[in-house]
Amino acid sequence: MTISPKIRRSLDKSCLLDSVALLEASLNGEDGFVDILPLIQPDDSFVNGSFVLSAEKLDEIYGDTLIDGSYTLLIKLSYNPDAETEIIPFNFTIDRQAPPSPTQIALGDLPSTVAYTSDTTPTITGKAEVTTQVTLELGGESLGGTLSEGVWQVTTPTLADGAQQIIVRAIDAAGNVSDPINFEIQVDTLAPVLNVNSPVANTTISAGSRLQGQIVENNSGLDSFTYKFDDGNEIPIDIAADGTFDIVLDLTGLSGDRQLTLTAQDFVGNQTVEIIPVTIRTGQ
Ligand SMILES: [Ca+2]
Ligand SMILES: [Ca+2]
Repeated sequence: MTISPKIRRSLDKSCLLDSVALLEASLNGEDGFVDILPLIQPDDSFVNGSFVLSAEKLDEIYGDTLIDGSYTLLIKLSYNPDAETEIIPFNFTIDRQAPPSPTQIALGDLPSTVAYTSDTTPTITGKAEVTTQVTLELGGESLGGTLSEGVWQVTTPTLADGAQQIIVRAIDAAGNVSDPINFEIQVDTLAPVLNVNSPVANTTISAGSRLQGQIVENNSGLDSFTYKFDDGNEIPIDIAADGTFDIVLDLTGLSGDRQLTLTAQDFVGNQTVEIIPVTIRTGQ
């Protein structure tokens, strides 16, 4: 039994309230019993009863302030009419110390204070004191929890796209709660959105023709943006701060009907591909 610290104990049903002649408690072995009979409260039936030993009462029984640690509480019980007496031991631990906050919180293999994922039910991992309950919370709602074995992992329910501020805590068996840790996840299921103004599909282009348009990426950011003709080399496309691009196409060595392929990919692997058939005219 681990307490924080307060002991509640119901008397056994066979022990009728009227028949309890003596109820004592000790935290100092069999020589230190203190009367707790007045603490018995009858239940609704007024047949059985229970008692609560508050922190103050435990200190009184102990004769000093109880520090954190393990104790054995002896309850001495005597019944009418035959004065049968028994001593019942209860082992308990007092723990007023909050556990350390969980550490090394990460998304998959990417330890970071900000983590990106295309997975809407990501698995979050970390470390925490052994046997503490690790809880995850988002906007006041629980995302689940697990018992730490030193390391822990929790797979969340479905998360929406965008920044999600997840609060992670560790709670020990006595209910002491660690300081919260804020772990931000960026959920990104959206591929970059691409608008090409030029060249238009099925038109003829020639030396000096430009590739123009705009690209918009949500959440995780643009990892790569390239163009190529057929199976040729991928050439990076420079973009302005507002996502617009306007470059001269490299047509070196190309002629005739070709497929111009633009590929944009964000940091979590969402990809947009646009294929534009063109005819390349060479010479004057
Ligand atoms: Ca503790
Ligand atoms: Ca994205």
